[in-house]
Amino acid sequence: MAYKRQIDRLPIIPANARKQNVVCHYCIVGCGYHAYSWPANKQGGTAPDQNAFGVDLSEQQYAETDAWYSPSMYNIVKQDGKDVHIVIKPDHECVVNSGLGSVRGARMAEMSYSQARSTQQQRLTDPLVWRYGQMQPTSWEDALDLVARVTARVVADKGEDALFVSAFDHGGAGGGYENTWGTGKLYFGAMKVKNIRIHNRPAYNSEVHATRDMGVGELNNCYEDAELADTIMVVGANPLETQTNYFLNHWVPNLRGSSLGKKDEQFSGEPHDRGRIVIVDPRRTVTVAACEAEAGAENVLHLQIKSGTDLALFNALFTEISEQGWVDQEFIDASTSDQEGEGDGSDPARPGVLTSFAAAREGNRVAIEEAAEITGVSADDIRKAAAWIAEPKEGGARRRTMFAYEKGLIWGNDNYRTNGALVNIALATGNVGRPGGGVVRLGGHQEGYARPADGHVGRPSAYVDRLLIEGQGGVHHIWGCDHYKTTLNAAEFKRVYKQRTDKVKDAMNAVPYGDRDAMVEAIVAAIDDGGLFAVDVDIVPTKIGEACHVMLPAATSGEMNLTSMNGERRMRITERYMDPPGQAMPDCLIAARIANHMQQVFTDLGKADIAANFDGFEWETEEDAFMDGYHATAHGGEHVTYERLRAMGTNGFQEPATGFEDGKIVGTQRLYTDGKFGTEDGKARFMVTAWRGLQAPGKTEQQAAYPFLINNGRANQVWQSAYLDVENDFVMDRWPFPFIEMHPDDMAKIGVKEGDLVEVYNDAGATQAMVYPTPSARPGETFMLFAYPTGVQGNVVNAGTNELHIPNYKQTWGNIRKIADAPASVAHLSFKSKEYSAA
Ligand code: MGD
Ligand code: F3S
Repeated sequence: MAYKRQIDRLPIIPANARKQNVVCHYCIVGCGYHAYSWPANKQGGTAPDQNAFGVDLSEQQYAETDAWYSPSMYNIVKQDGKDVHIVIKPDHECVVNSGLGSVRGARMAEMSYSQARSTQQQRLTDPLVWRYGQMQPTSWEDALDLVARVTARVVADKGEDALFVSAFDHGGAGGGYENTWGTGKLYFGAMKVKNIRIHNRPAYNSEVHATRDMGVGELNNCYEDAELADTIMVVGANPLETQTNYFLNHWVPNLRGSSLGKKDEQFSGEPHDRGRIVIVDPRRTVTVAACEAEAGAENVLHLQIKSGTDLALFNALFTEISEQGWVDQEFIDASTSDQEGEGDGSDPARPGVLTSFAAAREGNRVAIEEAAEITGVSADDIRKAAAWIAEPKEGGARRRTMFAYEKGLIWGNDNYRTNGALVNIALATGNVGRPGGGVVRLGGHQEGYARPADGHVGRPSAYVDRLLIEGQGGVHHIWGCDHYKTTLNAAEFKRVYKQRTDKVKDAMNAVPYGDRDAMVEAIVAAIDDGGLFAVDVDIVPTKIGEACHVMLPAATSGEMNLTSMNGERRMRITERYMDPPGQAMPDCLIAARIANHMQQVFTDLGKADIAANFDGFEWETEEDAFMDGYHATAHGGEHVTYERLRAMGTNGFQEPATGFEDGKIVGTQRLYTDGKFGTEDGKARFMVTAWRGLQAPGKTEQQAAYPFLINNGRANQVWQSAYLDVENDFVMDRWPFPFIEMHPDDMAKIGVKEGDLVEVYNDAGATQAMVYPTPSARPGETFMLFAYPTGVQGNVVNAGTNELHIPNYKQTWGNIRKIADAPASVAHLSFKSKEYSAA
């Protein structure tokens, strides 16, 4: 990972280096790291008392030593205005990762803003405004005055529904409890904004409404459960590449049999074996290959379903498990409701019927042969999966099965019912709230959700992208997201968005920037004529930012103190270890400054009553936002402060906090251990989840019209839309264009070779990709890297969503044609198989 860094020698971390807590700010796993920093003109020595490791570095170190770091973990950054060396290295004592880094997290240092070492020079340093036909730097005062005046005017004239918002709702970078509270208090407290959407979907909704409606919060177990399970069932996820260290540090030990001791210790008297795994994915992923290598192929069951048919499979498994009598009747009687549900599941706010076990069993009954026909999985394999999930162990002990899912389900066909159908199986087999169990989403980012009540948004909430395309809304505030790369129906969205924002740019070009009154009038007139005024708050210049009129520079994790929780609700603080670039500041403080300016403008407009709504934003630091939000409003938040979190280190505590004892925050390892669930009566609900084919509008027709499935998702090296990676040679040299995995027979059919550029096109739009030969792919089924700047997969995803406006990326079909032979930027690439090898 020293790729093109031109670092030939790394300084030794001195014994007195500053050491701070860091949680990797990329994925949900939230691996623990430490940041070591010390003055640029100093370094440690090889003697044990001269270096931070306390060992004799003049001697050969043992293979597993912690006393090292790689060039990618090193940089020179500013701290209080002075250059310091920084090393951000994984923490061996963190129970999440036990010292493992990932190809993303182990590059946190090299992905930091450094003037000395020229990394991430793309970062926004100053507020930018559209002035004289281009974006120009300005002061916070000037930029916020413009934002507040236009926003307040539009709200005053047209109401709050004319203010559209796109905002992160997570933790890690771009989010965290401080920042979601900042934006939440602004848009849901001071205002009641309804036309708001979340960073990765076109509406303000949960991606997992169904499990919540059933009373089962989606992050209900702990990472240790993956070590304790007899069987792991994973649906629509590729955790080796997307939850890397959760997979490596907690799943692999179970698959290898090295967590057997732990199982014996925790469940004496039960027979134990190494863990088995059932993987539901239409694609043979590297996770499948890795599981086969680690567990032996006989312990891995890959149910390679036809795209979008999970629901039929789950209903068949539920039927089979019930008919075999492998259910946990005691749990069902004690912890689930026997009330039969009402309705037929056609209510768009709740497109499945919440009900009793008996009614769900009846409503979801499907013959295995019928499910085999729909899913393409053999009847024998469905039976085998049911047995691996639920057949009692020798002596009658209940099988412990953990269910995990992510975007293949969440962004797949019929999200609500499919989610419900999987939770049905977990409830029927008593695998919630117990060690070795859980029915959990694997997650994407860490979470940091703290907001005032959001009931006014409604359910289903507005399909914001559609409203924008239809010409609604006058002002758009965007926080840490880039729809140009990461939305569905992206081609149409970009076409209309550009037209609407160009209208405002043209109007702004016609008046002197310094004449603020004339400028606001010109902008408002353009809005009245269908234009849109757009404000982008981000850490880097985004693609959607090119359409915006104001860009506000935000600080990211490590440049501010930031709290978040991971996929087992483990909350930690990442301490501020470097300065933000230029004038950049934490999002929560940007939100507060917008609120302060809005208050002033409404006061000037003579609207004192509205101005009063913007009280309570007198925050000086991110800690003020944390205390106002998480500490004061979160469940258990009163036990949590920055000081206490610092003391809890990279292991933190698992939410919710229940107390503070002996200098430690007391947390909750698993949810629902008392058998009481998140419904009014504490009883979980089953759901009737009848199969209804491809549910989202336009998908069936698309499938019939085009020859290739354009399956899509993530790759190990790339973080999200590559917003930082675009300035990193290690990633961009590997993937100058998004790859599209294709079977060699398909390549021959359309006459393309490895590395050739192809156009992917259908009724929704067109995009481009680079061919990656993949013999393990099924003919007719491709897989394209998602959200990439040099070929946006969302261009070919149609506008169809489920009733609650969850996008359906995964079920996309299109045609593929050659554009060009492999360009020069591709010539150096390796196209070797990505299959994992244990050797
Ligand atoms: P994806 O690659 O989007 O990732 O994590 P994952 O959900 O694991 O999709 C997973 C799988 O869904 C793919 O292998 C795909 O073949 C499968 N799939 C497609 N269609 C279907 C279907 O019909 N049924 C089933 N069962 N499966 C299907 C996403 C997660 O990753 C998220 S949400 C985020 S925000 C993070 N992003 C991220 C990243 O950008 N890069 C890396 N390296 N890791 C990441 N981790 C997180
Ligand atoms: Fe970072 Fe760990 Fe994920 S290193 S990217 S949190 S697997």
